[in-house]
Parts: sequence; structure tokens; C-alpha cells
Amino acid sequence: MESMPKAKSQLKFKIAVVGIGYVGLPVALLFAKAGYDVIGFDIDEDRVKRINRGQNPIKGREPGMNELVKSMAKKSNFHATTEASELSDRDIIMVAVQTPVEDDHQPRYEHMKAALKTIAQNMKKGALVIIESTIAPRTMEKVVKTTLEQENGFELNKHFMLANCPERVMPGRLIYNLTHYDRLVGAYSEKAGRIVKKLYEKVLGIKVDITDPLTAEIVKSGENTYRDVQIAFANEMALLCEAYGANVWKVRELLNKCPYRAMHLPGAGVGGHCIPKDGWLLVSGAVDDIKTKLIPLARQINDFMPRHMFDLLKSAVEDSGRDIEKAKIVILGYAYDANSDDTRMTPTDDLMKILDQHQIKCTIHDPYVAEYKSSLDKVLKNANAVVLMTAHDEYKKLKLSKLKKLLKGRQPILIDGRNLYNKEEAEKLGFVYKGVGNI
Ligand code: SAJ
Repeated sequence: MESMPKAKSQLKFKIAVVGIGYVGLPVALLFAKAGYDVIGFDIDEDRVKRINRGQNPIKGREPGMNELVKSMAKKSNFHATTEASELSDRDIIMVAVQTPVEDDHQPRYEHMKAALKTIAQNMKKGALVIIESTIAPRTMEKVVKTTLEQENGFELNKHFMLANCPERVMPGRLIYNLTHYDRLVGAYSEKAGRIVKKLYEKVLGIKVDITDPLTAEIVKSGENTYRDVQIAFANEMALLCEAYGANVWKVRELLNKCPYRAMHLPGAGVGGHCIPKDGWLLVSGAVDDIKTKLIPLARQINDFMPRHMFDLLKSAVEDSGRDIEKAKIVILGYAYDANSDDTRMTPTDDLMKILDQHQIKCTIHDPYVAEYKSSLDKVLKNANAVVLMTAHDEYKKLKLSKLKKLLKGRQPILIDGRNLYNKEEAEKLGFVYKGVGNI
């Protein structure tokens, strides 16, 4: 590394975060709060302006974010910018741009490549680039390293350093996770690994393990794929229990009493910005080498669950002698997870598409989503069927006796996608109750 300048003392590092969205912004602000000179670079002018005015552009409840954006906007050691040339004096450039997976289950790296080109065109010799986005295995090698080298003729470990340090954030707990979840850094050199470990441990107060970039890519996409496969097992157990006429929730409770078992929760589907996508990222890098079976199948099982909710609804409505096209149907929950307003890849979208294909109208309710926020009582009044998709507390508190009064007809229908209600109690009140795994 003879051409590389001597590493500065940690606090002297000038930092840039490229992509100040859901992940990048809290990272930039936490490093600025620790006293570093930080710029947040983004191509979205409006987002940059809002941040510099101290306004938090991230939707939803993120404890601590509003205050952090407001306080750091006033500080001289942080600002957001759309000016790429400001990257030229940065010692460390973190990249947190989105890496979507399209319908063909292949990752799209347009955003990543554009960000890398901008960085390569502006970064100085000796800079350390750190990829925080979740990427498919081999992306560091085939996309990141090559784009940075091709764009400016720099040679890795001669003119710049490179590492990946995938984030482990969650909606609603951005700052908490960044400052409590240990992380992994995959580094192309000893020196890069040491710098990232020291910097992140110091600023975020977490522990950082060092490994190689490929291992870090596989661990990150793998940890979420692990969860997706676990959920798929729970969902298949639910479908099995329905076929046997058993109650999957009783099965799960007793099964988990066996040591080293932790059967996950069956449900109406798997949404969010990471779990539905990371299994595809994990396998996409090796499609030419191995035809994986379990991981794509787990994705299929979880993606089937909104369809299963439709099947339960259709059979219940028909069993009650009604015409599904004429039934007044209410869907409770649009957000992908309980008590969240995050709607990314929500299973409710899939259910709505299926209802639409069958020209079946429905009303959506969700206390956390502006478009569907309304009086629950009003929405439920005189409905014939309720489909519970998201386990929001407001629905958990809903008394079945009250629900029965609001709904129309002797035998209103209740399709329970998150085991929120008690089947026996519902049937005693006259409901036609069908729960996932307990029909
Ligand atoms: N879900 C089930 N059954 C389960 C668990 C979840 O159907 O047993 C569904 C949820 O309803 C939701 C989806 O899966 O629709 C995803 O839920 P999630 O609890 O996995 O929440 P996420 O998407 O916020 O996942 C994040 C991930 N964290 C990071 O990427 C850092 C994941 O790795 C965490 O394990 C998860 O949070 C968590 O533990 O809450």
C-alpha cells in the first residue's frame, strides 16, 4: 500500500454516506453525532433540502430520528448534498443505496452502479469504500470492485480500500439496531478490516467481526433467508394441520416445548423490505452453479399464503350460502407487520390483487397507513366478512362480541391470518371462523 497516505487518527477521518435513505441517514447522523465531519450525498434534491432544514424524510415511527435530524442539521460537521464533487476529500465513503429484487427474482444494481460510478469519479487516492447495502454473494467482486476500478483506473489495495459491512436495521428500530446489533465486515485488506472494526465499534458501541467480502455477503443474505425458511416451515405445518383438522397453534406450542425447537409463526404472508428479497439475493449469485430447491420453495410457500387467505375466505362465504361478489368484505391490516406503518411488499397487496382478479370489492383498514386510516367501527358496520391480515394491537383489542354486533347477518365470517382470535369463542358467537392452520 506504498501509495496510500498514512491512516489518520480515527476522529480525523472525513466521512461520506452515499444514499441517505432509510439506512444511510441514521448511519450518517450517528457518525456526525460522534463528532466526525460527515456529508450525506443523495441524488434526491428534495430529500437533501429537507434534511438540511432538520426535517426527517423517513416515514413512520422511528424513535430518536426526528430529534437526531433536527439537532445534526444545525451542526457544522454535518450536511446533506447533491454535489458529487464534495466526495473528493472523503477518507471513508459508505454506500447505502437500495438493491431491489425484481419479479424475475434477480437483483437490480442500477442504483448501486450509479452510486459507485459517482464515487469512482470523485474519490481521492487512499479512500476506503464501505458497502452497507445487502447484496448477492459475488457482487463485491463482480460489480463493486470492477465498477470502482474501471471508472477511474484505480487499483484496489493500491489506490483505494474496499469492504462491505451489511446493515442489520429493522423498521421502527433503526437507531436501536444500529447501536445494539453486532455486525460483520468483509474486507479486501487487513488494514481496511481494522479501520472498519475500530470505527464502527467506537461510534456505534457494537462488536464487529472481520471476515472476507464473500463470506459477509453470504452471512447477511443467509441470516434473513434462514428466517424465511423457518417461516415457510411454520406455514406448511399450518396447511398440514388444516388438512388433518388439527390446530397448528396448539401443535406449535407443544412442539416448541421440545428442546432446540423454535417453530416460527404461521401467518397470512411474509412482507417487508428484506425477508422476501434476501433468499433470492442469496441464490442469485450461484444460479449457474447450483439449482437450489429449499430456498426458492420456501419463498413459494410464503408467497402462497395471501392466496390461501383468499381460499379460506371464498370457501367460508360459499359455505354460508352467500355470493362472494356481493359480500361486503373488510380487510384488517395493510402494513406488512404488526404495529408498523411499513407497507413494503405487504402480503395484503397480493390478497387485494387476487380479489381484484375475481372482481370482488373490499374495504381496507389500517390504523397506521394514512390511506386506510378510518373509524374501525364505521368500516366494520354491516360487513359480512372480515379478513385479518396484520396483527395490529387495535385489532387484538377488538372484542368478538362487539365485532359480532357490528357485522351483518347471523353467521358473519372471520378469516384470521395471525391467530388473533379464539376459534371456539368466535363460533359460540355465531361466526364462521377460519384461521390459518385452525379451520
Ligand atoms: N412473519 C411471519 N412469521 C414469523 C415471523 C414473521 O409470518 O414467525 C412475517 C411478518 O408478519 C412479516 C414478515 O414475516 O410480514 C417479516 O417479519 P420480520 O419479523 O422478519 O420483520 P422484518 O422484515 O423487519 O425483519 C427484520 C430482519 N432484521 C434485519 O434484517 C436486521 C430480520 O432479520 C429479523 O430477524 C427480524 O427483523 C426480527 O427479528 O424482527
